[in-house]
Amino acid sequence: MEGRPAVDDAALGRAALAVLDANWTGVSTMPAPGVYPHQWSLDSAFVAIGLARHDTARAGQELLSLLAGQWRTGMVPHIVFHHAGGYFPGPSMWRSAEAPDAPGGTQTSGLTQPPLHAYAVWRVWQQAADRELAARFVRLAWPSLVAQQAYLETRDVGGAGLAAIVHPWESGMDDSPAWDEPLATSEAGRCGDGYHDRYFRLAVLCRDHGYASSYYRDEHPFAVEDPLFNGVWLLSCDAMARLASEVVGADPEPFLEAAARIRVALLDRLWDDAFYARDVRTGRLVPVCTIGGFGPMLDPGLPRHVVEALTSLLESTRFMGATGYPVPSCDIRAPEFDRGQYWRGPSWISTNWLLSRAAATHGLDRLSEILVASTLRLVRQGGFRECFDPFDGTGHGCRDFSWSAALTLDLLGR
Ligand code: 2M8
Repeated sequence: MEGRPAVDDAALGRAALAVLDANWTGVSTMPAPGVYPHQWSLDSAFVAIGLARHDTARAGQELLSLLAGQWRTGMVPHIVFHHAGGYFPGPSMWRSAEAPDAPGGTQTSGLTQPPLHAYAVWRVWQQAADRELAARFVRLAWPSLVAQQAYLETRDVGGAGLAAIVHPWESGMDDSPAWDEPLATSEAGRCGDGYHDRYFRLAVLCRDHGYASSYYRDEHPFAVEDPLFNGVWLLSCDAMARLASEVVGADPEPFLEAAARIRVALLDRLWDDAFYARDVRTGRLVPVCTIGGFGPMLDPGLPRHVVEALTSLLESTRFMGATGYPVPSCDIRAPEFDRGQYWRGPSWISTNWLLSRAAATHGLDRLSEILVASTLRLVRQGGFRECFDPFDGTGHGCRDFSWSAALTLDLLGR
């Protein structure tokens, strides 16, 4: 695909499916074989969404193989290792086998990632041609999804109804400037180190305390309420309610109540003139606008005036209005903005896709169409890269990156 832009939609779709086939191991899809040769939680959710219309069985298998790595606490780990090598930090750092709650026989990381999985299951259900197959898949996944919901409740470190991330890797937006201040004020983030030293030390702290929610609540130095993580959680609560009543025959009410609680908490805790991450340890909102601040737009019940304020910020010269290849992952006027550094400036297919969904949810059809068209332009011109320069569209990071290919498939089907 790289350097050979597909000219029409059909060719682009075929190229996207070819990437997913090449990255498929027979069990799950690697985000990118050279750099990420295992299974990542958020990536698998995006892959399943992309495959939903094309291959119900494989979309289902993708999610079920991830859920097989679920811990007894209900935590869905951010990485499921299918072999020992090829990525640092690997199984020998995480030592999941020694953690009392980890699943036997599967090596995983000890952190989680944005809980998009119930929503991905819902999308597979919605789009499957074979209704029987899809219903069987939903019933298989359901108990794990319920357990995941219960686990997220244990992450309410701040006691206000939001889940806190305990490591930047849990956000899916690793190097976002939203974590600079919480890292700087915590022991784990002593100055003078590079990001990855800090991240490693923080992961070791989690491990050495058994990845226990009680430790996270009472002692762990990094606890942040992230608007994207919680916006995704809310989206999945809505999906749980739909799956409960349409497929499983369970009571949707607890999930609707959870969604309502998260909605209120997002507005009470993270909204000022925009949504910001809150450092639970200091109680401060982290004063930098990033792409994560648009996460609550995924909520269909977000009040209209908040949707309008977010839309005008998104369309302003701080985000979409300033760059030829939106949406930059950080406010371009922020001192932390860096057009070339992961999650500190580049545009990502994943966040563009989430925003296009959010816009469609609120009936912002023009905005949604612009996001879809500009995202397809990125991959047509640059290939299925991991991320892109927001000004000139140059691709960065991995080539043939699975979630870029998968979400392209979904966008082509809109
Ligand atoms: C990036 O995160 C990993 C750590 O989990 C890394 O930087 O090594 C992020 O972009 C994350 O969102 C993604 O899930 C992962 C694999 O694509 O890569």
